[in-house]
Parts: sequence; structure tokens; C-alpha cells
Amino acid sequence: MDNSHRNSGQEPVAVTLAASLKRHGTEVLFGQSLPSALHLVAPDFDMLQVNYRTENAGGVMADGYARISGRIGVVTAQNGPAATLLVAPMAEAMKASVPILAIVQEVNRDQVDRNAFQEFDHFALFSSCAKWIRRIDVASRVEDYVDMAVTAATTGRPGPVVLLCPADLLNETQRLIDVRSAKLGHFPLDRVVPDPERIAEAAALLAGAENPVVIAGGGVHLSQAVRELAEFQDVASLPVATTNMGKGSVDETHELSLGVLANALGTNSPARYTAEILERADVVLLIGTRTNQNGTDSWKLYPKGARFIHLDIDGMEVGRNYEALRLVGDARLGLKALGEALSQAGLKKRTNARQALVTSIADRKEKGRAEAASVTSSAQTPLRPEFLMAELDRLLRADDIVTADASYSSLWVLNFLTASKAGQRFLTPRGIAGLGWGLPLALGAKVAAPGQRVVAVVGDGGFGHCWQELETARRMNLPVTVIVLNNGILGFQKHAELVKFGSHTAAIDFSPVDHAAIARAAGCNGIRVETGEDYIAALESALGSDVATVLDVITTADAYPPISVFENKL
Ligand SMILES: Cc1ncc(C[n+]2csc(CCOP(=O)(O)OP(=O)(O)O)c2C)c(N)n1
Ligand SMILES: [Mg+2]
Repeated sequence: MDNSHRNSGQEPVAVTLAASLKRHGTEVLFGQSLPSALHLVAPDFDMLQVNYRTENAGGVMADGYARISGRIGVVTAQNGPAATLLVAPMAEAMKASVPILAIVQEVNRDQVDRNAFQEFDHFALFSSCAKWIRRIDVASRVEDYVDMAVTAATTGRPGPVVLLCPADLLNETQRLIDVRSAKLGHFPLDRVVPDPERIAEAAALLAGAENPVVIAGGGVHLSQAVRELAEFQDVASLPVATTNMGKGSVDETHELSLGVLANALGTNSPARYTAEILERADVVLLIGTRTNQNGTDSWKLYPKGARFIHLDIDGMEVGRNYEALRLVGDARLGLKALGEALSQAGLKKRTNARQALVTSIADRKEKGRAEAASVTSSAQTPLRPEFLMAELDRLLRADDIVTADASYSSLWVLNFLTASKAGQRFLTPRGIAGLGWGLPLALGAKVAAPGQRVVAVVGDGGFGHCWQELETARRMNLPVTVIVLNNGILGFQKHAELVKFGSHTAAIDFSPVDHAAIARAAGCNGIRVETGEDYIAALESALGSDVATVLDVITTADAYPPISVFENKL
């Protein structure tokens, strides 16, 4: 880049853009050189470029980074083909409420609408998967637009946004203005308290209920409300279950935790019997959940006659599937207010009910564990995923982060690992459940938390979407552990077709793939695992390694998670 502008009081727009991002706390750009003008100056602002191999994966890395860091994830891409590859991760972020800023290069301003090289209608492209899309056309407005973009992503219900930057604009020079000073890159940017009158009403309902239950969704993580939820659970003696996305928002070893109650409550599900406590609830407090199909077991899980209270930042989610007392606001502030109101309303009924409730939860957890033991302690070969999860669970520490691919991997992780503290993170792509998320989510999480161990659990089908990022892991020195559940099939697809149609298509089976060799070819460690003993040794070594390690674990093609709709159908 021509640096002759330096010392002239003039700077290219790219410098203003980089300075503005830095002001919002951006330290990392997930990118691949483009827009070049931005990446050439970013190091001057101590911003690291984490260079992805595909935009698909780069967007997911920004997602994993945001979920773990509590800050907006920034991904950059070229116009046209690169931009189109951002659609999948943006769609996930849209549904899962993750703030991502996509800085997408745009053709030169005087070439718009002339079929310029790789010109594409980015507004139309991103219209379904971004909260906000704008193009910066005027150099003097760069700061305004960056601040609007970051605000759009981090205020209210977080989500992805797109800032289109014409290539020629980034090179245009201007006097560096620096008029703005706000730092807006963390989320939630603006915490709002729900209506106090409704809080009092909700507290009265919870205080007087016979069997109240709390359901914590992913919004509890997004709001960083886990401390407040833990206090609320304990002080008010309320049983708390989580949705899939809410996993880890409570300590699952707590005596009042019911585990993940969602779409995998069939035979051998460890939470199968705690679900009975939810079945008889008369008051259900929903927190930060979009009450989606999987989270509610196809809307069958919550008792029909219950009164619902719903605390959520997005008023449109309240009442969508369950008419509820509306508590629209931030989960952290809402829980704090609700806790105080509940203390005033009186905790006698809750306190009196606690001991019996605790015993009932403990009995049910034990019954679920005992039932699942036949699969969790099975050392059969090819190995069972439940056994692999049980051994991983033994080695996991409360600060470890686990990510998963879509398909069965998400369900093994969500249902067979234990959150051993409130706030432990299990990142799963439950927004739109796309394949190929596990590894890039892990890489983004590792960039955000380099001191924490990160494990990705992936299917062989899902991993095939993103092998190439092993080179990224090696090059960027991101030592994550990847457990590939190599069952040789598109498992979920096969079993779902068998359940629905009684047969499956020809697309289900793979030729054998040596994932350990792929890992080694990319400079990572690769270990093929066929027995339980090998697995434990390989896992221990991977968790302690300073190089990304892939365990290619040969698993049985017959195993499937306890998905409720599969029950008695396979
Ligand atoms: C991008 C994308 N394509 C297709 C699907 C549909 N799908 C859901 S599960 C699945 C099978 C995945 O197989 P694998 O990753 O090997 O996991 P397994 O179920 O075998 O453990 C497919 C094809 C999807 N969710 N996402
Ligand atoms: Mg598979």
C-alpha cells in the first residue's frame, strides 16, 4: 500500500475503518486478505488476522469467537463468491442470536450496476440472514457507519450485520477525524429491565405455585446471566432445566438442576426421568428461549395446563408458542429483579418444598444414569459414542469448552456430557443445525480463550465440510482436540429416513476415510482409535498437546442418540 499519505494529515479510509474497529475492542479479524486495504493496515492497530481457508468456516469462527468472548466477531470477505459463502454462518448467527460483523468488499463505486467483475447484489443476498446491511459511500461517514453496524449487532437481540465497503473508498484519503469515542463491541450492549409490575406478578405466581420449573435457554449465556440464574435457583429453591442452547447456563451437578430437557429424552437418555418433574409443572418460567422445535421436543414437552412466564429480550419470541406473562428485557437484570421480588413475595412455600424436590431429582437422575450405564460403560467395538462421551466427561474440567457439529454430535455432547459449573460452554450450531460447524466453532473459541482447552466432537459427514481448516489450526497455532465419530455413514440422515420411510437412499454410505492421515497431512497430530483403551490414552495426549489433534474414532453405525421421535421406531 502507498504510504505517502502518512504525515500529511491525510489517511486512507481503511485506516479510519481499522481505527474504528479497534475502538470497539476488535483484536481479531477472521479474514483472507480481503478487503486488502483493511488487512494491510490492521496490524498497525494490533489486530490479528486469523486467516481462514473458506469463508463458510471463517464466519463460523467469528461466531464461536463471539459466543465465548462476549464481543462482536468480525469476519471479512471479498465481494461475490466469497460473500455468498458467508450466508450459511450468518444464517446460523441470525437464528442463534450471535453478533457478527461481516465486512464485505464491494466493487468500486463508479462500477456499480455495470456487471463489474464479481459484482453481486449483496443487499438481496444477505437480506434473510442479517439484522442490518449498509454500504458506506462517503469517506467522512465511515465512523458513523461502523458504529451503526456494531450497535445493530450488539443491541437488543444480538445478530449478524453486514457493512459493504467499496474497494475504491477504502483507498480514498481523508483527514483522520476520530470524532467518535464509544466502545460498542461487547454484548448485550444495552440492558433493559422488564416492566416492574409484571415482575411482581411473576414473583407472586412463582411463590404460590405447587410445582414451578425454570427453563433456561441460550439467552442466559448471551446475557451473561449465569451468576444471577445460579443465585435465583438456589435462593428460590427452583428446579432448573435447560434447552439445548442453554446447556451450561446452570451447574448440572447442582441438586436443583434437571439437565437438558429437549428432544433427546428416549431410552438411555440420562435426563429421561427428570423430565417427569417438568411434566407436572403448574408454572413454567422460560428464560431466553425461542421455544423452537428441538428445544421443546416438537412443542410436546411443556405441560399443556401450565401458566407460562417468559423473560426474553425479543418481545416477538414471547407468546410465539406459549402464551405467557410477558417479561421483555435482559435476562440478567430480569432475573435479579425477579429474585428480589420473589423474596418479597415470600419464599416459604419454595423452601418447604425443597428437600422433597431435591430427593426426587436425585432419585430420577440416578435412575437415568443407571439406565444409560449399558451404553455409557459399553466397551464394545466398534465403539459407542455414549462410551466416548462418558470417558471425555471424566477428563473434562469446568473451564473446558466443547463444541459440536450438527447431527448426532450435538446430541451426544448435549445429553452425555456434564456442565460442572454454571457458565461452562458447549457450543452447538442449533440455530440452523448446519454440518461443518464443529471444527471452526472450536477454532473461534480457542482464539477467544487461548488458555482454555477446547474439544470439538464431529461426525465424519460434518467433518468432511471443513477438513481444510486443520491447516488453519496448525498455522495459527490453535491446539484444539477433534474427536471424529467415524461411523462411515450420514447417521442421522439414514435413521431419520428409516423412521419416516422405512428405507434410505443410496447417499448414506461413505468409502472409508483415514481422518488421522488427513490431520497429519495438514501438519496436525492424527491418531486412529479403535478400542476403548486407545481412546482414553489418545484423548489424554490430545488434551495436553500443543498441536491440534484429530482422533479418528471408529464407531458403530448402529448407535443413535435417544431422540424422542425415534423411540420404538428403529
Ligand atoms: C449443511 C447441511 N447439509 C445437510 C444436512 C442434513 N443432515 C443432517 S444430519 C446429516 C448426517 C450427518 O452425518 P455425520 O456428520 O456423519 O454425523 P452422524 O449422524 O453420522 O453422526 C445430514 C446430511 C445438514 N444438517 N446440514
Ligand atoms: Mg457419520
